[in-house]
Amino acid sequence: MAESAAMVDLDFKRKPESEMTRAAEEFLAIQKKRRSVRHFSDENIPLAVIRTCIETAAQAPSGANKQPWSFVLVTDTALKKKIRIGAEKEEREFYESRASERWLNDLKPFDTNAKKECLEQAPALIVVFAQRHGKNRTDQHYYVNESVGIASGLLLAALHNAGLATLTYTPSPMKFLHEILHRPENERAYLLIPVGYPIKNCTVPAIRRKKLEEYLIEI
Ligand code: IYR
Repeated sequence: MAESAAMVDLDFKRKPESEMTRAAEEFLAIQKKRRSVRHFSDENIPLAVIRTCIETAAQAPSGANKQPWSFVLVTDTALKKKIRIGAEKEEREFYESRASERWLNDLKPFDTNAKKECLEQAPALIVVFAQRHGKNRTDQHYYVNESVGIASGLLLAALHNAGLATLTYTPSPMKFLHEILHRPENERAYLLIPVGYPIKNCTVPAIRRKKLEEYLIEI
């Protein structure tokens, strides 16, 4: 039989409505300015800030509170180069044969190609790993994709809020990251996030975000 749960008081303070509105709108205004950046300055960034943001990410809810994530913070130049080489190998395959015509067409507005300079330019790479199960195979993990997705979203929001630019990069397949970073058998690479400052006069694709009415259904 499962033991009964130990409970503690919730630390929750109600805000007046005006304060709620202000906080919600302020956060929206901040996140509206987040853009995926592909051109990074090689300037160093405060790593303590990144660690704080990773700790923020790890506050995400997760299936049965298993916290099925690991974050590898890579700043070593040689390792970043190795990761770039591994990624570009997969990307050449992708752009030359794996991707469908339709997919390549959908990517046109983003001006991407198999060259991934940003993996060396950016002062830091965060590789998010999902743990399929615990260290021991019998330690089951639940809703791993959902949990790690939520943590990754928090991480991106936290880094942006702290004044750092990021790219959500998902080379496919990502097995090379598992090998280069010597991760254990229970982990698989989930997302690669270059972090840094944008280069001077950085440009980003002219895209539009859907309007609230296009994705909110109120019943
Ligand atoms: N991984 C490739 C292709 C790519 C795919 C999607 I979906 C994007 O939104 C952007 C790029 C690359 O990074 O070039």
